[in-house]
Amino acid sequence: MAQKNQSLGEFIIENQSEFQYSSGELSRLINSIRLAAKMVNHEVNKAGLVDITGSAGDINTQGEDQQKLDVFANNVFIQTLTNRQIVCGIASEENEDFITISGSDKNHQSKYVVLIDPLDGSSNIDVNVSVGTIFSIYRRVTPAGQPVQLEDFLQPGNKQVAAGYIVYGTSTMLVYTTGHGVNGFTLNPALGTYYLSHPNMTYPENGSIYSVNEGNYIQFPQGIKDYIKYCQKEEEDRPYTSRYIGSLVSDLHRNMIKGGIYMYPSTSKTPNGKLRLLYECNPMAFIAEQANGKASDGYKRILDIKPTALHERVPFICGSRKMVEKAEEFMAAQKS
Ligand code: P6P
Repeated sequence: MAQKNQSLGEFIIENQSEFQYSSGELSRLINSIRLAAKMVNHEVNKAGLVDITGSAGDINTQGEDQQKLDVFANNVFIQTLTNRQIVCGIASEENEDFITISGSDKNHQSKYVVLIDPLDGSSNIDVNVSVGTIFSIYRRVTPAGQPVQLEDFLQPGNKQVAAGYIVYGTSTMLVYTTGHGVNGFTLNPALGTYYLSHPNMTYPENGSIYSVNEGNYIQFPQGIKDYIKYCQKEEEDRPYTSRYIGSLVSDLHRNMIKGGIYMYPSTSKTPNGKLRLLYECNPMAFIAEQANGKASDGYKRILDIKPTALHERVPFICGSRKMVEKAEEFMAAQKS
């Protein structure tokens, strides 16, 4: 049972037996993410003071302008996970291909693969708006003892063994699940320790916040347009409030606490939406469902989608169950 103010380390040890494969490796994996997050947090918090903001001058696999903190965060997470000899492979938003990790005796015996968006919302860095890290963990499906394969990464989200995010905001929080609910830990920067501050996080069943980039309204599917007009209509418990930070982790974190819905639908420019299935939508969908919320592409459960490529995109609707169901109703009404 989660006790307030328990440290993350104590929580991991106390709950290790809950995890069906509790060999301690997953605990060590979460611990390595905890360390990497502290290192990234240190740089994010002083971004304005040192020459680490602004563009790194490169373009990442998404064709996006790679920010220096993106590069730093990516290197920190990859190095930390590699040094701890816990994973056999890593896939990152910042890398075209997955990274094979053979282990100290080069025998590829580690059981887990990690997929990560090392610094999501990085376009907000230079304007001091919160950003986040998102991670997703699977057991490999190919036999240990050989290099990890692409199929180890292209698993449906319902096979995740753990998922989480770090939000570098007014405080730094690590929120994760191993399939037994969602718990949030706040970093005490003076001590460098995370403490359980949000035990058993749960989406309110309904909410009154909708998060979407309405600048794309004209390009949205008719069902999304109809749902947005429903949110704005003066009747019953509406109009809802519109809140959109432009940082997925921050928008979803706020909506999980207060109730709400986040949408990044398909548009005429991005027919599969903008968000990536493997290291953004799947981990956030796993967390949402573990917190009694819901996540779909407008028609089907995100976690049931069979991936076909590392960086594939998918339309994403995530949040309070009743709000997502209402949006799906409007989408279904336009499908027939
Ligand atoms: P837009 C950040 O780039 C991101 O991936 C998410 O964090 C955020 O919700 C979304 O894209 C913002 O995209 O097109 O509204 O600026």
